[in-house]
Amino acid sequence: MPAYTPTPEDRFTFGLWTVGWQARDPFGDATRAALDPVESVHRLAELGAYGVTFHDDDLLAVEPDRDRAVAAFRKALDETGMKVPMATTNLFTHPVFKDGAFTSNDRDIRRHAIRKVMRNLDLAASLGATTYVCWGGREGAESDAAKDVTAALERYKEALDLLCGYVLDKGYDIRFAIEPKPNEPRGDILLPTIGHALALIGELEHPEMVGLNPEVGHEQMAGLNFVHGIAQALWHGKLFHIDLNGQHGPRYDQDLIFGHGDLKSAFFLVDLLENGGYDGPRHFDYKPPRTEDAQDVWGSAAANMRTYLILKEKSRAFRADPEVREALLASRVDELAQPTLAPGETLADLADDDFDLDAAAARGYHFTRLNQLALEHLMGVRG
Ligand code: GLT
Ligand code: MN
Ligand code: MN
Repeated sequence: MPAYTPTPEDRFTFGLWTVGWQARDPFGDATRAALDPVESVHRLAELGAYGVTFHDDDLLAVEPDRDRAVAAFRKALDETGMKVPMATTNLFTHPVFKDGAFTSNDRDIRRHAIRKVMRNLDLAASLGATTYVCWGGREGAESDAAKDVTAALERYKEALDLLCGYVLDKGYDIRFAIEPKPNEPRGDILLPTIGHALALIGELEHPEMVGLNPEVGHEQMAGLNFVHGIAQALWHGKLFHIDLNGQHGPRYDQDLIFGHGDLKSAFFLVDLLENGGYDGPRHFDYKPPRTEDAQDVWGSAAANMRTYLILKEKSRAFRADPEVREALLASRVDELAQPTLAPGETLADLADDDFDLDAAAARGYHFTRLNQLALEHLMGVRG
């Protein structure tokens, strides 16, 4: 049996804000002490992670002086060999962002938000990050009277265009990744799904510099199929980064450990990521449950990686199983890859088709067998 031991080659990364979450929620105080980012870097390295990601403010968890905090963080990275493939900006905690950042009704606040991102872009570039995430959790409204959505989308575009221009001017090797979310903390958040964000990207000045950072739970909160969303993001060449976690259907954002929500979807997600051409980091954006103590946090971090590796092995065994191969053929899954018109054919060739309508309508697809085989692999009774 494989050991399921993560190594840096697996490219597992964690936000500092994940293991560092003190478990403060709308109903209760923190249950854990603040965690020094230096400790997080060392602990995650020991567990086999490849790197960490951070918001500007995460670095200040125990050291309020920015220069000293950055120096300590850099030292921890050097000592461990941990990488920083992605960074992001906290545009949601401070009360100034209560009506949003890039799309706040208050113009001064919009200007402050762009400055805050630029400042952290400089740090991100100096740490080697190549992806910069924009999660607009406060960009939205609770009342349709309160937000001119057309104007808000113009301002969203303006901010992203300005920031792309800044990156180009500075010569940084950085691309932006928008993280959609339907609601929470705002009643309704702008760019609520992968599809909405993809559509906005098409309107930008530098669409090639902007892609997506979809999160498992955020699409599932909206009742959407995350695997389908990721497949479409890949098809558009826009899966720049990914936030892996767990969620039990439409409800508040649970940020569970990867696989601790919809396990079947997690299996098909890993199968897609491993076979669908995604080569970025496998980034976990989860919250160690509020019930867990300081030591349990590291067990929860390890669980994300172990679950991913187990599902990767399950996917390999599923694809290698002769019965699965036969079932895939019987279900004609491969036939969908064939263009509907053959090379050289035109629409006129559709006219003299000797199509047997009744026979085609009668043919079954045998998808149940395929689905059952996937479940049996997942449940560990095959392979
Ligand atoms: C925040 C949010 C996450 C985002 C982070 C990036 S911040 O924790 O809940 O989904 O990925 O800004
Ligand atoms: Mn989330
Ligand atoms: Mn996220």
